[in-house]
Amino acid sequence: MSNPASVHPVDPAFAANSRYTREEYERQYAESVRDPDAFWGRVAERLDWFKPPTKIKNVSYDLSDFRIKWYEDGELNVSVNCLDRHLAARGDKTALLFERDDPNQPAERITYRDLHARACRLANALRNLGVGKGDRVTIYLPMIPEAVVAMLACARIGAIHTVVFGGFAPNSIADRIADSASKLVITSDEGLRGGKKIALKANVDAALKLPGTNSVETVIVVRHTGAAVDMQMPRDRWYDAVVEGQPDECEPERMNAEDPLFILYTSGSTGKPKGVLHTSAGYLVYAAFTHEAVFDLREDDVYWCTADVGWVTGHSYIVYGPLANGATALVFEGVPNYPDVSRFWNVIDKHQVTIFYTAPTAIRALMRDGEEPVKKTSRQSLRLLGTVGEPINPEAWRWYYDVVGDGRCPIVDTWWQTETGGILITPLAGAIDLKPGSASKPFFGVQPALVDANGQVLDGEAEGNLVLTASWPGQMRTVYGDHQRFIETYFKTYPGNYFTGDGCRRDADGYYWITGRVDDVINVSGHRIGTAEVESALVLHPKVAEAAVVGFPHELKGQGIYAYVTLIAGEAPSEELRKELVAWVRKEIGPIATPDHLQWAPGLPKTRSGKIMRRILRKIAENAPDQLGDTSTLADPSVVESLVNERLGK
Ligand code: 6R9
Repeated sequence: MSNPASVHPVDPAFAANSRYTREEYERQYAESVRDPDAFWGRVAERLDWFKPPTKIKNVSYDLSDFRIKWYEDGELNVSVNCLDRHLAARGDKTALLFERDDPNQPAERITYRDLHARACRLANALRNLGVGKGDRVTIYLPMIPEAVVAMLACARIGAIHTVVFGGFAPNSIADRIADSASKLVITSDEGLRGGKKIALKANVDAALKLPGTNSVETVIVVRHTGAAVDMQMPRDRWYDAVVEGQPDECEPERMNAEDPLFILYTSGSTGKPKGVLHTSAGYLVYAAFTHEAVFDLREDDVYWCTADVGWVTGHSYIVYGPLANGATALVFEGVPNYPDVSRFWNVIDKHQVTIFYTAPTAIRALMRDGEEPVKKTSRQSLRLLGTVGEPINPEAWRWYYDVVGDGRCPIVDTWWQTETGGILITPLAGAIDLKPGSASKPFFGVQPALVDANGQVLDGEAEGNLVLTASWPGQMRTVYGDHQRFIETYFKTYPGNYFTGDGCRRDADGYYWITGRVDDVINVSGHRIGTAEVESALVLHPKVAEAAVVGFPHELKGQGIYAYVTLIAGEAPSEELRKELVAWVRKEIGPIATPDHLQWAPGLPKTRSGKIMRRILRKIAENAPDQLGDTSTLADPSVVESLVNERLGK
């Protein structure tokens, strides 16, 4: 993979006009590591502050004296940075281009002035409804401009938003509302994706009937498809009605740099999803700076990130980074294959998109339909491509490069996480030669290291677990409501370091190749699912005694979900029950957690102390029974034999 033939050297024409050359990258990287205060102090000047910070970095990963603070005495408002400060020079510039699910419906252009007014009106309405600084607001919306408006309105009044992806089911919504004790929910009548309607308001209604959700006083409902929905008065209010007559101006809340901006739930290896908490200044500095540097942003770019605002990529690289930079960002409601598989490329031509950022899973799916649906479009406007969410296989990388980009556009393969707030490992297109499949080099200030299972740091060419030895401004600050869990999850495994949960290889040129999660998190189409979450959903079913879930390699999704299920005594496996259990998981968590395979397991392989040996289950799921490894600690080896036989269809 790292043979010289597969290196794409920096294109000199691109480098000539790019923000960073190789020399600049090396010089600034060295400075960022040598003197983080000077470097990040200077970067922070890109924002508008009510009170500029005098202290830059205050971080210790030492467990006896743990703290992560950036710009701690600074004061600012995130929405002012994304809106107000652009009004003078960019008031009429398009902030958001809204492309609807149905290509025959007109696209919408929202200028910075419009977006400012819309965010202010909603912010005023929220204040009138009793929402203030520090209150939590759950946002459960489709990919429509109101989702962006809602986030900015919260930021304006210092409310902490928690966006829940529209594909989550009522139980998952309820868990997130309960954990964050949200006071208000913003949703819409329905969502629309690929022509299919999603009953968002009905899902919220169902969620609010579940225990732990009575913190919610108000539900604001955006009229989107116009479907009739149940409105429960006085709890439920139409969006149009609450913003009606509200002033276009709204006094922004003065926020301390370390005041929370948002909570975003993400799956971990154990228990329920964690509320990843990001704060105001460090997060925004990092999102804005990485967005500009990594995408080599220019004033007239039309930038499109295909993520959903329900994920961190949507937060940092549809909303906060681009808007803080005064960029034009496209918001897409639809899916890549509706009305046909040329949709992405048609949208690029229609809006003259220059920068396109998507996920490997989408590329792999579109690759199956061949070149024709791509080649019949122009795509001449494109100049830079990006990927995120999972490792990109070199074959998909080459197709993206050759077919989508016509061999003209560099690809930035950006590695990062919900926890990191922004991109940490990536090429800068004018500075770093590309290697298909490698996220390549650390961004400014980022210090990756590889460690073995004992925490021994590995030098040079090596493969191990990826840790970060130093902080960066966009780092998460805590798990909402459980600081101990934050420290234990990320800082205990390799003391003195942040542990990413990813495995990684470093080649002889110092390039990083992420190999995937080393914990019990499955990355399905770039979305994180905890094995424990799927297992808990399965065992809730009255006929299930026990379940174990692992990831397995999946051609399109990167990883798929493989569930082993043991039924309670007296229940017999059947095709009908298998379907019922798969539907059950969809209903409990949401469609993104749908198991791809469900294998009946008369018993699960356990150690003598009762721990499920997932390593063995992974190998069976991968169809590699010859690589089970050491099985000497198994309590009952015959269990493995029967699982292998069933898998092989014996
Ligand atoms: C931004 C985002 C994080 C996990 C991460 C890793 C995987 C993300 C990647 C990548 C290889 C890339 N991941 N980007 N693996 N190359 N360019 O995806 O956040 O949803 O929290 O997922 O995704 O395994 O640990 P999140």
